[in-house]
Amino acid sequence: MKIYKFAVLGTGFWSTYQLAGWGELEIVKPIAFYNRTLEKARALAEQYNVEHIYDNVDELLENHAGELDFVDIITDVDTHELFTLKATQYGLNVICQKPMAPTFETAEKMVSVCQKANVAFYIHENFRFQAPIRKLKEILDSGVIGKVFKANVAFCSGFPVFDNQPFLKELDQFILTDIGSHVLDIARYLFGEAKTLFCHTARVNQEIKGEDVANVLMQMQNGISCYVEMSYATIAETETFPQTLVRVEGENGSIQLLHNFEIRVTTRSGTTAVHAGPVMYPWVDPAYAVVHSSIVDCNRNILQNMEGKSPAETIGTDNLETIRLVHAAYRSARENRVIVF
Ligand code: 89Y
Repeated sequence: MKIYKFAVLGTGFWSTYQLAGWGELEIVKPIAFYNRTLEKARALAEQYNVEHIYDNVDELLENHAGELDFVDIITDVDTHELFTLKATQYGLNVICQKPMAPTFETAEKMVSVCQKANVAFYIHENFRFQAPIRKLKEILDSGVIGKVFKANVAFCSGFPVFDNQPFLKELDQFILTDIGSHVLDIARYLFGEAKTLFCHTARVNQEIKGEDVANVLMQMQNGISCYVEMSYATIAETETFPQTLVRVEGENGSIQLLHNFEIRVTTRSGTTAVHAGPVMYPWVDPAYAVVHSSIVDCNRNILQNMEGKSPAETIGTDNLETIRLVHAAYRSARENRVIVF
Protein backbone atom coordinates (compact mmCIF):
# COMPACT_ATOMS: atom_id res chain seq x y z
CA MET A 1 0.00 0.00 0.00
CA LYS A 2 1.47 3.34 -1.06
CA ILE A 3 1.79 5.87 1.75
CA TYR A 4 1.48 9.47 0.57
CA LYS A 5 4.11 11.57 2.30
CA PHE A 6 3.66 15.28 2.77
CA ALA A 7 5.15 18.40 4.31
CA VAL A 8 3.09 20.96 6.16
CA LEU A 9 3.99 24.57 5.43
CA GLY A 10 2.61 26.65 8.28
CA THR A 11 1.83 25.26 11.72
CA GLY A 12 -0.67 27.84 12.99
CA PHE A 13 -4.29 27.55 14.16
CA TRP A 14 -5.70 25.50 11.26
CA SER A 15 -2.78 23.08 10.91
CA THR A 16 -3.75 21.25 14.11
CA TYR A 17 -7.11 20.32 12.63
CA GLN A 18 -5.77 19.74 9.14
CA LEU A 19 -3.32 17.22 10.58
CA ALA A 20 -5.97 15.58 12.74
CA GLY A 21 -8.10 15.37 9.58
CA TRP A 22 -5.28 13.66 7.69
CA GLY A 23 -4.94 11.30 10.64
CA GLU A 24 -8.38 9.86 9.81
CA LEU A 25 -7.06 8.67 6.45
CA GLU A 26 -4.75 5.71 6.62
CA ILE A 27 -2.50 6.21 3.65
CA VAL A 28 -0.93 9.58 4.43
CA LYS A 29 2.00 10.55 6.61
CA PRO A 30 3.47 13.97 7.44
CA ILE A 31 7.26 13.90 7.37
CA ALA A 32 8.37 17.54 7.70
CA PHE A 33 6.99 20.78 9.07
CA TYR A 34 7.87 24.37 8.21
CA ASN A 35 6.91 27.41 10.23
CA ARG A 36 8.47 30.88 10.27
CA THR A 37 8.65 30.52 14.07
CA LEU A 38 10.48 27.25 14.56
CA GLU A 39 9.16 26.70 18.07
CA LYS A 40 5.63 26.39 16.78
CA ALA A 41 6.71 23.77 14.26
CA ARG A 42 8.54 21.92 17.01
CA ALA A 43 5.49 21.77 19.27
CA LEU A 44 3.34 20.24 16.53
CA ALA A 45 6.14 17.93 15.39
CA GLU A 46 6.38 16.45 18.87
CA GLN A 47 2.66 15.82 18.88
CA TYR A 48 2.77 14.07 15.49
CA ASN A 49 6.11 12.35 15.87
CA VAL A 50 7.54 14.25 12.93
CA GLU A 51 11.31 14.31 12.85
CA HIS A 52 12.08 17.22 10.49
CA ILE A 53 11.28 20.83 11.30
CA TYR A 54 12.34 23.99 9.46
CA ASP A 55 11.93 27.73 9.50
CA ASN A 56 13.18 27.86 5.91
CA VAL A 57 10.99 26.40 3.16
CA ASP A 58 13.86 26.09 0.66
CA GLU A 59 15.83 23.92 3.05
CA LEU A 60 12.84 21.70 3.69
CA LEU A 61 12.24 21.21 -0.01
CA GLU A 62 15.92 20.74 -0.79
CA ASN A 63 16.23 18.00 1.84
CA HIS A 64 12.92 16.18 1.42
CA ALA A 65 11.38 16.86 -2.00
CA GLY A 66 12.58 13.46 -3.21
CA GLU A 67 10.42 11.60 -0.71
CA LEU A 68 7.39 13.93 -0.74
CA ASP A 69 4.16 13.42 -2.70
CA PHE A 70 2.72 16.81 -1.87
CA VAL A 71 2.94 19.92 0.26
CA ASP A 72 0.03 21.13 2.35
CA ILE A 73 0.18 24.93 2.50
CA ILE A 74 -1.56 26.19 5.65
CA THR A 75 0.04 29.62 5.91
CA ASP A 76 -1.61 33.04 5.60
CA VAL A 77 -2.75 33.97 2.11
CA ASP A 78 0.21 36.25 1.37
CA THR A 79 2.66 33.35 1.12
CA HIS A 80 0.45 31.01 -0.94
CA GLU A 81 1.82 32.08 -4.31
CA LEU A 82 5.48 31.89 -3.30
CA PHE A 83 5.18 28.51 -1.61
CA THR A 84 3.18 27.09 -4.50
CA LEU A 85 5.86 28.25 -6.90
CA LYS A 86 8.61 26.70 -4.79
CA ALA A 87 6.79 23.36 -4.56
CA THR A 88 6.24 23.25 -8.33
CA GLN A 89 9.96 23.79 -8.88
CA TYR A 90 10.44 20.42 -7.20
CA GLY A 91 7.56 18.83 -9.16
CA LEU A 92 5.42 18.43 -6.05
CA ASN A 93 1.63 18.39 -5.96
CA VAL A 94 0.19 21.30 -3.99
CA ILE A 95 -2.70 21.58 -1.57
CA CYS A 96 -3.34 25.15 -0.57
CA GLN A 97 -5.75 26.55 2.02
CA LYS A 98 -8.46 28.94 1.00
CA PRO A 99 -8.50 31.72 0.01
CA MET A 100 -6.17 30.68 -2.79
CA ALA A 101 -4.66 34.14 -3.30
CA PRO A 102 -5.09 37.79 -2.34
CA THR A 103 -6.14 38.77 -5.88
CA PHE A 104 -7.78 37.05 -8.83
CA GLU A 105 -4.70 37.71 -10.98
CA THR A 106 -2.42 35.99 -8.46
CA ALA A 107 -4.78 33.03 -8.31
CA GLU A 108 -4.68 32.78 -12.11
CA LYS A 109 -0.88 32.79 -12.00
CA MET A 110 -0.83 30.01 -9.41
CA VAL A 111 -3.12 27.82 -11.49
CA SER A 112 -1.01 28.43 -14.56
CA VAL A 113 2.31 27.76 -12.80
CA CYS A 114 0.98 24.39 -11.60
CA GLN A 115 -0.34 23.52 -15.04
CA LYS A 116 3.02 24.32 -16.62
CA ALA A 117 4.87 22.26 -14.02
CA ASN A 118 2.38 19.44 -14.58
CA VAL A 119 1.58 19.09 -10.88
CA ALA A 120 -1.85 18.70 -9.33
CA PHE A 121 -3.14 21.82 -7.62
CA TYR A 122 -5.90 21.50 -5.03
CA ILE A 123 -7.51 24.14 -2.85
CA HIS A 124 -8.49 22.97 0.60
CA GLU A 125 -12.02 24.39 0.38
CA ASN A 126 -13.98 22.34 2.87
CA PHE A 127 -17.37 24.04 3.42
CA ARG A 128 -19.00 22.30 0.44
CA PHE A 129 -18.00 18.98 2.07
CA GLN A 130 -19.99 19.68 5.24
CA ALA A 131 -22.44 16.87 6.01
CA PRO A 132 -25.59 19.08 5.93
CA ILE A 133 -24.53 20.75 2.66
CA ARG A 134 -23.92 17.36 1.01
CA LYS A 135 -27.32 16.13 2.20
CA LEU A 136 -29.02 19.29 0.99
CA LYS A 137 -27.45 18.85 -2.44
CA GLU A 138 -28.68 15.25 -2.56
CA ILE A 139 -32.25 16.38 -1.78
CA LEU A 140 -32.01 19.19 -4.32
CA ASP A 141 -30.76 16.81 -7.02
CA SER A 142 -33.63 14.40 -6.29
CA GLY A 143 -35.88 17.00 -7.91
CA VAL A 144 -38.41 16.92 -5.06
CA ILE A 145 -38.92 20.71 -5.04
CA GLY A 146 -38.91 21.02 -8.82
CA LYS A 147 -37.30 23.85 -10.73
CA VAL A 148 -35.53 26.19 -8.31
CA PHE A 149 -36.17 29.92 -8.70
CA LYS A 150 -34.55 31.46 -5.62
CA ALA A 151 -32.09 30.66 -2.86
CA ASN A 152 -30.48 32.16 0.20
CA VAL A 153 -27.09 31.07 1.55
CA ALA A 154 -26.35 32.71 4.90
CA PHE A 155 -23.39 32.84 7.26
CA CYS A 156 -24.31 35.44 9.88
CA SER A 157 -22.64 35.28 13.26
CA GLY A 158 -21.36 37.19 16.26
CA PHE A 159 -18.74 34.56 17.19
CA PRO A 160 -15.53 36.13 18.59
CA VAL A 161 -13.59 34.95 15.58
CA PHE A 162 -10.60 37.24 16.25
CA ASP A 163 -9.76 35.46 19.52
CA ASN A 164 -8.48 32.38 17.69
CA GLN A 165 -7.37 34.11 14.50
CA PRO A 166 -6.20 37.62 15.47
CA PHE A 167 -4.61 38.29 12.05
CA LEU A 168 -8.11 38.44 10.54
CA LYS A 169 -8.51 41.82 12.28
CA GLU A 170 -5.66 43.23 10.21
CA LEU A 171 -6.94 42.22 6.78
CA ASP A 172 -7.97 45.11 4.53
CA GLN A 173 -10.35 42.66 2.91
CA PHE A 174 -11.93 40.47 5.54
CA ILE A 175 -15.27 38.72 5.34
CA LEU A 176 -15.53 38.20 1.59
CA THR A 177 -12.10 36.55 1.53
CA ASP A 178 -12.40 34.64 4.81
CA ILE A 179 -16.05 33.53 4.65
CA GLY A 180 -17.10 34.63 1.17
CA SER A 181 -14.64 32.21 -0.37
CA HIS A 182 -16.53 29.44 1.48
CA VAL A 183 -20.13 30.49 1.04
CA LEU A 184 -19.80 31.66 -2.56
CA ASP A 185 -18.25 28.26 -3.24
CA ILE A 186 -21.29 26.62 -1.62
CA ALA A 187 -23.53 28.72 -3.87
CA ARG A 188 -21.62 27.52 -6.94
CA TYR A 189 -21.71 23.92 -5.71
CA LEU A 190 -25.48 24.03 -5.24
CA PHE A 191 -26.66 26.37 -7.98
CA GLY A 192 -23.96 26.57 -10.64
CA GLU A 193 -22.15 29.57 -12.09
CA ALA A 194 -23.21 33.20 -11.86
CA LYS A 195 -24.27 35.41 -14.74
CA THR A 196 -24.39 38.70 -12.79
CA LEU A 197 -23.44 39.86 -9.30
CA PHE A 198 -24.16 42.88 -7.11
CA CYS A 199 -22.71 43.45 -3.65
CA HIS A 200 -22.94 45.76 -0.64
CA THR A 201 -20.32 45.67 2.09
CA ALA A 202 -20.09 47.34 5.51
CA ARG A 203 -17.73 47.54 8.46
CA VAL A 204 -19.71 47.45 11.71
CA ASN A 205 -16.88 46.53 14.09
CA GLN A 206 -14.65 49.61 14.08
CA GLU A 207 -11.76 47.67 15.68
CA ILE A 208 -11.02 45.75 12.51
CA LYS A 209 -9.63 46.95 9.19
CA GLY A 210 -11.78 45.14 6.66
CA GLU A 211 -15.49 44.68 6.02
CA ASP A 212 -17.43 42.39 8.37
CA VAL A 213 -20.71 42.41 6.44
CA ALA A 214 -21.29 41.54 2.78
CA ASN A 215 -24.54 40.99 0.91
CA VAL A 216 -24.15 39.45 -2.51
CA LEU A 217 -27.02 39.05 -4.95
CA MET A 218 -26.36 36.88 -7.98
CA GLN A 219 -28.35 35.77 -10.93
CA MET A 220 -27.10 32.33 -11.82
CA GLN A 221 -26.73 31.11 -15.39
CA ASN A 222 -29.73 28.83 -14.86
CA GLY A 223 -31.89 31.79 -13.86
CA ILE A 224 -31.88 31.19 -10.08
CA SER A 225 -31.76 34.36 -8.01
CA CYS A 226 -29.25 33.62 -5.27
CA TYR A 227 -28.73 35.86 -2.27
CA VAL A 228 -25.52 35.08 -0.34
CA GLU A 229 -25.20 36.97 2.93
CA MET A 230 -22.38 36.99 5.44
CA SER A 231 -21.75 38.90 8.65
CA TYR A 232 -19.60 38.79 11.75
CA ALA A 233 -21.61 41.62 13.29
CA THR A 234 -24.79 39.66 13.91
CA ILE A 235 -26.34 39.62 17.37
CA ALA A 236 -28.95 36.89 17.19
CA GLU A 237 -31.02 34.87 19.61
CA THR A 238 -29.38 31.71 18.26
CA GLU A 239 -25.67 31.94 17.48
CA THR A 240 -25.09 29.68 14.49
CA PHE A 241 -21.30 29.78 14.04
CA PRO A 242 -19.78 28.14 12.03
CA GLN A 243 -22.83 27.03 10.13
CA THR A 244 -24.06 28.08 6.75
CA LEU A 245 -27.85 28.14 6.63
CA VAL A 246 -29.61 27.64 3.32
CA ARG A 247 -33.13 28.20 2.02
CA VAL A 248 -34.10 27.09 -1.46
CA GLU A 249 -37.42 27.62 -3.18
CA GLY A 250 -38.61 25.63 -6.17
CA GLU A 251 -41.82 25.40 -8.17
CA ASN A 252 -42.97 22.36 -6.15
CA GLY A 253 -41.62 23.13 -2.70
CA SER A 254 -38.84 24.48 -0.52
CA ILE A 255 -35.85 23.21 1.44
CA GLN A 256 -34.46 24.74 4.60
CA LEU A 257 -31.17 23.90 6.28
CA LEU A 258 -31.50 25.04 9.88
CA HIS A 259 -29.02 25.73 12.69
CA ASN A 260 -29.57 22.33 14.35
CA PHE A 261 -28.49 20.49 11.16
CA GLU A 262 -32.12 19.75 10.41
CA ILE A 263 -33.12 19.87 6.75
CA ARG A 264 -36.83 20.49 6.30
CA VAL A 265 -38.44 19.82 2.95
CA THR A 266 -41.89 21.25 2.30
CA THR A 267 -44.06 20.33 -0.66
CA ARG A 268 -47.82 20.63 -1.18
CA SER A 269 -48.14 17.29 0.65
CA GLY A 270 -46.52 18.59 3.84
CA THR A 271 -43.13 18.83 5.53
CA THR A 272 -40.52 16.16 6.24
CA ALA A 273 -37.28 16.56 8.18
CA VAL A 274 -33.91 14.82 8.22
CA HIS A 275 -30.96 15.36 10.51
CA ALA A 276 -27.56 15.77 8.82
CA GLY A 277 -25.05 16.54 11.57
CA PRO A 278 -21.27 16.18 11.26
CA VAL A 279 -19.24 13.15 12.30
CA MET A 280 -17.92 14.06 15.76
CA TYR A 281 -14.30 12.89 15.61
CA PRO A 282 -12.66 12.96 19.04
CA TRP A 283 -10.33 15.83 18.03
CA VAL A 284 -13.09 18.10 16.76
CA ASP A 285 -13.53 21.36 18.68
CA PRO A 286 -17.29 21.48 19.33
CA ALA A 287 -17.29 25.21 18.54
CA TYR A 288 -16.13 24.40 14.98
CA ALA A 289 -17.54 20.86 14.65
CA VAL A 290 -19.18 21.01 11.24
CA VAL A 291 -16.11 22.66 9.71
CA HIS A 292 -13.52 20.43 11.38
CA SER A 293 -15.37 17.30 10.40
CA SER A 294 -15.54 18.39 6.76
CA ILE A 295 -11.73 18.64 6.63
CA VAL A 296 -11.64 14.83 6.52
CA ASP A 297 -14.04 14.66 3.57
CA CYS A 298 -12.21 17.37 1.66
CA ASN A 299 -8.85 15.67 2.25
CA ARG A 300 -10.31 12.30 1.24
CA ASN A 301 -11.60 13.78 -2.01
CA ILE A 302 -8.15 15.18 -2.79
CA LEU A 303 -6.34 11.98 -1.85
CA GLN A 304 -8.62 9.81 -3.97
CA ASN A 305 -7.72 12.02 -6.90
CA MET A 306 -4.00 11.61 -6.21
CA GLU A 307 -4.60 7.85 -6.17
CA GLY A 308 -6.22 8.19 -9.59
CA LYS A 309 -9.55 6.92 -8.25
CA SER A 310 -11.87 9.89 -8.84
CA PRO A 311 -11.95 13.55 -9.86
CA ALA A 312 -11.26 16.15 -7.16
CA GLU A 313 -13.84 18.87 -6.71
CA THR A 314 -11.84 21.80 -5.43
CA ILE A 315 -8.99 21.88 -7.90
CA GLY A 316 -7.33 25.19 -8.74
CA THR A 317 -9.24 25.77 -11.97
CA ASP A 318 -12.56 25.24 -10.22
CA ASN A 319 -11.68 27.38 -7.22
CA LEU A 320 -10.61 30.15 -9.56
CA GLU A 321 -14.32 30.63 -10.30
CA THR A 322 -15.01 31.12 -6.58
CA ILE A 323 -12.14 33.62 -6.32
CA ARG A 324 -13.60 35.39 -9.35
CA LEU A 325 -16.85 35.88 -7.41
CA VAL A 326 -15.04 37.11 -4.27
CA HIS A 327 -13.20 39.82 -6.18
CA ALA A 328 -16.16 40.67 -8.38
CA ALA A 329 -18.05 41.29 -5.13
CA TYR A 330 -15.39 43.76 -3.95
CA ARG A 331 -15.47 45.50 -7.30
CA SER A 332 -19.25 45.66 -7.33
CA ALA A 333 -19.34 47.14 -3.82
CA ARG A 334 -16.60 49.65 -4.63
CA GLU A 335 -18.13 50.80 -7.89
CA ASN A 336 -21.76 50.31 -6.82
CA ARG A 337 -22.61 48.44 -9.98
CA VAL A 338 -23.71 45.09 -11.27
CA ILE A 339 -20.88 42.91 -12.56
CA VAL A 340 -21.78 40.93 -15.65
CA PHE A 341 -19.64 37.84 -16.23
O1 89Y B 1 -11.06 31.30 8.78
C1 89Y B 1 -12.38 30.86 8.76
C2 89Y B 1 -12.69 29.59 8.12
O2 89Y B 1 -12.12 29.15 7.16
O3 89Y B 1 -13.76 29.01 8.75
C3 89Y B 1 -14.20 29.80 9.84
C4 89Y B 1 -13.02 30.71 10.13
O4 89Y B 1 -12.16 30.06 11.04
C5 89Y B 1 -13.36 32.05 10.73
O5 89Y B 1 -14.13 32.83 9.89
